[in-house]
Amino acid sequence: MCGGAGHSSCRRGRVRAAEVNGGDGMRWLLLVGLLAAPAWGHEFGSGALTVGHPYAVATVPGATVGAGYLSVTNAGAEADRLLAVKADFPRVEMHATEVDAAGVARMAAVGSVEVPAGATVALAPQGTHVMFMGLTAPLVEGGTVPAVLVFERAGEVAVEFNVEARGAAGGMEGMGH
Ligand SMILES: [Cu+2]
Repeated sequence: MCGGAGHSSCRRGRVRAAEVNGGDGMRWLLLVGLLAAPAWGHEFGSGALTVGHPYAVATVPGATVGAGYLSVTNAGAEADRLLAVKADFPRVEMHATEVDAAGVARMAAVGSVEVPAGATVALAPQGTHVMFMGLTAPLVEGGTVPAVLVFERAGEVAVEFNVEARGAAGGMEGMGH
């Protein structure tokens, strides 16, 4: 309800609510503080699985792909498997990064990512990652990308990727897209 271009109206709504609340202002401020708290280390879970800190890297204008990263911890006794990632882009794939003998990094789509029992699997820069494809607008730092992770056993887990600044690890340029 507060998404996208409605951001400023969203803010006005908050001010009105504070006025209506009157003496309850302290509680309102606390609520706003919680909503505005940095989401570093945010987690999502389902059953034996915990999804740690999904984030996407901000893209430059005109870029048509963006990368997403996360970790999955499987506290259960049986292996699970990340089968797909769903998000509001024309295509979302999971890619592995492979470096050939000449030192050239290439990305190849992978059908699934195994999460062994008792293990944590990290999708991280320079390794396996989520690829958001067909972007029509940049991923902007501070934004979020709602997505659904589809696991073989745990089923669908709704998450939000935080969009973070491009880091020293670099972007996806020159990697075969
Ligand atoms: Cu990729």
